[in-house]
Amino acid sequence: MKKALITGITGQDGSYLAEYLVQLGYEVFGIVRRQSVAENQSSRIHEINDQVTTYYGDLIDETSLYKIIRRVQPDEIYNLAAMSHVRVSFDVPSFTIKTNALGVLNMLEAYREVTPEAKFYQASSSEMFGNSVDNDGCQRLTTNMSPVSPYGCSKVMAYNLVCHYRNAYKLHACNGILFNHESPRRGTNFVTNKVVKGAVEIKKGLREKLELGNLDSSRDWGHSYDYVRSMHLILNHTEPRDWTVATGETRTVRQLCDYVFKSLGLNYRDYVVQNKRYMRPEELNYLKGDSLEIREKLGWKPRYNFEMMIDEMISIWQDRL
Ligand code: NAP
Ligand code: F7E
Repeated sequence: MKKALITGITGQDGSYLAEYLVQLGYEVFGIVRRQSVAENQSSRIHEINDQVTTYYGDLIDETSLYKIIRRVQPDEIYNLAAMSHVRVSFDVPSFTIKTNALGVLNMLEAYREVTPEAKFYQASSSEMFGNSVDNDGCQRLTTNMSPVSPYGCSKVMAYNLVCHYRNAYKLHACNGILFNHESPRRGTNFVTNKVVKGAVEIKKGLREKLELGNLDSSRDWGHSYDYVRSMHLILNHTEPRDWTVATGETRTVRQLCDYVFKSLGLNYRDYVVQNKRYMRPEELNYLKGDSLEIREKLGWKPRYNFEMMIDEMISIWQDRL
């Protein structure tokens, strides 16, 4: 039985990945942070709580990482833990860099010291590209990285550390550069789930308006379930290397609002108002990923399209509220 260790197991991706690896027959371990509301610690993994083993740890506490890796002796390490909210990273830049960059260094050091024969996946992000776009309108592995947020900067450092450790110490360490991916488990302060939840609340008469920031930025949105499958494919390819994972379809936030409100029989223009509070000091305007390589070489293919994903989110919020 292969052993997988997931940091960030309580997050959106960590919870889907844990379920997927359990289904594949892995023994799954996870690192969780202590939270003052204990229920929040495992709210996304409560359905598989008895099938995974979790330990308290933190990416910025090196000793906890060494102890856990030594105890688990994992075959595969998925490093998904991060301060993952781009706008919030402007408010807490130091914490963001500590967790997302130094935290990755801590993970890499513990990994190379304790289980260098294991495989290591790093959750890299399309936010690293900033506003760089190739001539054909896409971003890919070779696209210049010029991040526009503390979050993006932290992820570029982590990305480079993973490449460096792979080359210097001959480790099976890989970056998956994933474009935006969403699900009903997405935090409700990310734009997709915020819009879906807000629109369903308006439809049910629970609120009157929805405040958003920039409606004109574009994102390449896929489903988290599809993207965690790519993580497993990436680590189990014979050659350790980096990949981009994306749907290749891009939409504006305005188009997202239009689709969600229309699905509920509403016109978003009657309800959505802009509030500067949700704007960013510097915005990433446009993302559209080229994922041809992972589709051709590893056979990855998303099962959800944009409409299926949003419909699933709407239906879950209609039940929840
Ligand atoms: P998420 O829902 O915010 O989950 C982040 C996880 O990291 C949570 O389990 C969180 O724990 C944990 N965490 C945060 N700081 C930590 C620390 N200092 N030590 C240990 N654990 C810590 O994010 P996600 O959407 O699942 O994303 C997973 C990873 O992929 C992240 O690295 C993110 O940056 C990256 N990524 C995401 C996307 C996307 O569109 N979703 C795209 C590209 C890359 P708590 O539950 O205690 O907060
Ligand atoms: O913003 C705009 C906002 O916060 C998307 C993370 O998973 O993907 C994610 O980062 C767009 C931006 O995601 C609101 O300005 C408008 O242009 O949902 P988001 P993100 O910043 O793209 C990358 C790939 C990651 O790696 C990150 O971890 O929507 N927007 N109004 C808004 N965004 C938010 N959050 N809230 C608004 O009210």
